[in-house]
Amino acid sequence: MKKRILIIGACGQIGTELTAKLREKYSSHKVIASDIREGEPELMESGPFEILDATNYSAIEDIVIRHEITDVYLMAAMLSATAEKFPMKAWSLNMDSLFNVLNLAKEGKISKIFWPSSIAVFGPTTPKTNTPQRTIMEPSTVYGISKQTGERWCEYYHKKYGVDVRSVRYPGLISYKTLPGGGTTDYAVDIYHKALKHGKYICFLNAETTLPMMFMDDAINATIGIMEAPENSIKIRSSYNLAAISFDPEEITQSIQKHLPNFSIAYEPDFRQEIADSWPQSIDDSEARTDWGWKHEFSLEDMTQIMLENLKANY
Ligand code: AKB
Repeated sequence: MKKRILIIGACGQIGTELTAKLREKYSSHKVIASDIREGEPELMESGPFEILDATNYSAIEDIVIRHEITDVYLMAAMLSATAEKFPMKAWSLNMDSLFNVLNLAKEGKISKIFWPSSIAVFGPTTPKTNTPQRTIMEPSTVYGISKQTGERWCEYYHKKYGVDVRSVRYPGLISYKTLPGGGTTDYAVDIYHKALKHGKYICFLNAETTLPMMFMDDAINATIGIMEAPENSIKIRSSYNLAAISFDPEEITQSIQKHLPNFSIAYEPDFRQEIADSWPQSIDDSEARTDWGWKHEFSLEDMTQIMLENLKANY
């Protein structure tokens, strides 16, 4: 069967870069971008686009049939900080959208799904360092509960109905092309913008908050990598641990100061501190490395250089 891809949530932080990469890899007309609203001109002009509400089953089904979609990347979600403010809305967006694509696959209308999970599936009782693939998971956020539940359903649909669903637990993702929205790890993107714009940054997490993070190019490689891996190499159908780098606000500040020596940071932790404190500091992703050959490329220093280089024109 010829591959035709639908990206749901294509205008978000991950979706934008994923769409560009998939369009570069396959012909543009075979990669359909969709979102609840239009995105950047570059994305809109690079291939087909559909307005789509991820919670509307028949709207997704209509696009799947019209464009003869085989693979769906479901990137629409409400992230951790916003989900704490709108718990019911977060629950219905994060869960309904997942059931919609799982059921399309169950009915044989699509053949493969990528669905992102997150380090938010872990909670305050999870071992904090080198967090194993299988461990205590008692998420204490709305977002984390939705992701953990989603993982259980993915595994269930695979076991019961043979649905080919693949997933990774993203850490905090850092990119210069599109801003993140509503996450707890967003500070690690904002800090680069503020460093260039104002030379100082007020951080909503405290100096010692170490979190697992990753440069977007690595995340996109992981996403496409797991989707292209042979079916029998995917041994985990809930979601794979995925890791690259870990740092705290002090360490990213020092990395920025190597390029901008006058840059300074101050700390005013808010409600997001409690969310960050419930998450691991580092992740053991050895199963992803063994099963389907995942490896990361970018260090904190590489990332800082690329971020500052690419953002400086904006300020
Ligand atoms: C968030 O901060 O909510 C996300 C995540 C870690 O899933 N970036």
